[in-house]
Amino acid sequence: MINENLNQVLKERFEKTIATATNEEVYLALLELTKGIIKNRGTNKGNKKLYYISAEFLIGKLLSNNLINLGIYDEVREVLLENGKELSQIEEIELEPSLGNGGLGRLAACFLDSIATLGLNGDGVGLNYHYGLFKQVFEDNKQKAEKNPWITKESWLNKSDIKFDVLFGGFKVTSSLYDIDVTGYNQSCNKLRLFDIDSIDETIVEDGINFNKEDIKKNLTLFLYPDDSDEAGHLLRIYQQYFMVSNAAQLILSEAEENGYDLHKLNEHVVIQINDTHPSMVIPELIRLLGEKGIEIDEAIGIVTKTCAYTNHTILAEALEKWPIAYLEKVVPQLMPIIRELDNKVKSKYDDEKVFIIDNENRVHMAHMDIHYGFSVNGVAALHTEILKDEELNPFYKIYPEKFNNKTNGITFRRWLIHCNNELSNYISELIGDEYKKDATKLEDLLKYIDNKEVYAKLESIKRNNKIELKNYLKETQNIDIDENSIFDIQIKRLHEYKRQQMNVLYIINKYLEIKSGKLPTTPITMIFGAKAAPAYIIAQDIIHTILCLQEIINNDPEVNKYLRVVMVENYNVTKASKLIPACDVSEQISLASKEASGTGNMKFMLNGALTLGTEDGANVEIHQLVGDDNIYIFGKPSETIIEHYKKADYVSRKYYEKEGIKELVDFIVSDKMLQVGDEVNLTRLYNELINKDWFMTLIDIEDYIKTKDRMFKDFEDRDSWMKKVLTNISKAGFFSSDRTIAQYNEEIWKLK
Ligand code: 26V
Repeated sequence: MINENLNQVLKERFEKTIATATNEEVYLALLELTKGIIKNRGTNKGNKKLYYISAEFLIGKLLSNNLINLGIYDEVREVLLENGKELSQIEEIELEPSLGNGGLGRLAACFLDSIATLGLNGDGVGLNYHYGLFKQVFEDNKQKAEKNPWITKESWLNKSDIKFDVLFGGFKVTSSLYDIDVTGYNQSCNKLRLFDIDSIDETIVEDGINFNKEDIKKNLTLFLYPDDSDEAGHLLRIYQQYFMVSNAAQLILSEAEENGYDLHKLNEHVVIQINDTHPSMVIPELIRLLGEKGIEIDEAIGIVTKTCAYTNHTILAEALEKWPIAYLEKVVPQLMPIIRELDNKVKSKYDDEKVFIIDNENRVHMAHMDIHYGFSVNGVAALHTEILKDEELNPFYKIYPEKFNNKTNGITFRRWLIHCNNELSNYISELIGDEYKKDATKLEDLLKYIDNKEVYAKLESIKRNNKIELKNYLKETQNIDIDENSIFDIQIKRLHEYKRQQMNVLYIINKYLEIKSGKLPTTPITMIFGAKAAPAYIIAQDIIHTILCLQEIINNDPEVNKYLRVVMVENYNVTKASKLIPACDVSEQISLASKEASGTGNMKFMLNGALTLGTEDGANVEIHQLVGDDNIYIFGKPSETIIEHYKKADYVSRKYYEKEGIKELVDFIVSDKMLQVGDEVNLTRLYNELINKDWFMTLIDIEDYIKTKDRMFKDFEDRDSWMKKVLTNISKAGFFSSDRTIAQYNEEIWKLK
């Protein structure tokens, strides 16, 4: 069937067959064919609809994902193979949509997959950034940011004829709506709805990612998270956010009216999930629009409060958005009277300044608005939610204990197992059947093989194949050589000091110095990083520079490179994650305890048979509980201790720096060796930061980290015992399916169906 249909499309469009067509032509034909199949699937329906509003949707390439969800992946692959084509090569043609930054965006994408898979009536709503998040290239051992175009003439985007006017202070724009179909696994479909404006001018982007930030009609949807280190950048972010939510609110009301719903009972038909604070202005905007429809403000506030739910994804104070009133007055003057009214109501009821929406510096706290005027507040892992309740949002928890709930994150196994590690997925099916694809907890059935050496051997061979594939990929793309017989130790995530890539750097320095002094590791080690740093985040740039310098020194030193290599993967994204994760042995989850809300990479690694080296932070805590002490490597100070240090402000990094064995590691950053290949300004800045400030306490855990990692590498040599741990991790990963997470959101928050 696929064979005939594909050949037919190729004949009509290019006068070719699968065998004679180019990879690009086959891709375009598959795109057309798949979009047609999706259309026939129909959409999920219901009397109540979820709108998941998010500034990011890190969806990744869609071809294979859709083929899997439509149940035709194997067939397509075979048909292509019979005609001398590799699906993996065809996939390379598709450009990865660059619509997200990190965990929050990838989570939104996993959620869309699970919402569709569970047959729930729910769409994602966001923006169609033309250049998305910047593309990272390395030059002179430094990160350079470039634009990241991904929209091609033919793509998964479908332009709809829906348009809305969005009013800003002083001018108006008209939106266009693009839809991307979201396939559910063996299910009907939903949509990801991305708003854009037709007047965008891609040519205003000059060298790198610079552009005139004030020309809103030309730049509004060019970039995700444009640099906000100046006022124009700040304002542009507010323009983007309001554009997103005003469109969302208009779409929601128009769909509700189309369905003949009574707007006084909007909350019975609509639920809005506010993904972090970027979409928070949907609250006053919806109140405003209900007002225009003749609903009194107090009633409108009541309706909206019963419709909106807020997810918090970070406890970092600097990431909690607070917009100056002056900015909001300029961009969205029509919202300010409503925001003031919302704040007045809070102030008339509560004395505690910490719960005010507008603070005494005239800034609007977006999260505070969400909590007062939403019905649900959730954290994204058990520990994170407890910290929100006990610390960060405690004054709110005292007022509204019933609003607070936890929804531990999850990942879609369609992408993060069936697609990225098809060999493992097929082997699991061989062992326990296919049921785990619908009910991930069934992975526990693997435990009956817990002492089976044959299973260990097969798992090892799958891992080895994945390592060889990664090795070839890195050779091809970055001309870097690595050894598949080494331990692959991987840390891939946004670059941030709290995630402590710099602690991993100190470990590498330690290992390098050991090797130089003749203390050789029994098994060679490959340390792999992937991370983008926000262009305005200076220390993060310095950390990337340090890693790239170490890569140059270590990989070119014949005395050392037999035992240790360092790889910084360029432009880390979803596509690269899919190649890295299946090849990993050691999963680095080493954030400063209390700071990583959840993490989701930790779950992907575990599912793909890597063992976690981590702190008791975020979802690591829950992984630890599930697999038990013997199957995870936990180190570092617990969150209580860290929170105490912050409260007392008594952490002094220099005290740790002076300790024997630590000083030489930190000093190496500014050693002659490093200065020969690196930039003195960057290296010195990082060095000074570590010894004088170290806000995220790298040095508090470094000794324990080195000890634990060395123990882990030693344990790697006992292959049977290691494989037993691997099998335990895979068996226990079912809890982290986003199908479970979404079922919980639905039962406890959305109440669809
Ligand atoms: C971060 C940044 C950094 C670059 C500049 C713009 C910008 C804007 C917002 C944010 C907040 C990011 C919040 C976030 O991604 N949180 C992550 O959410 C994941 C999903 O819940 C979770 O697993 C991670 O632990 C958490 O860091």
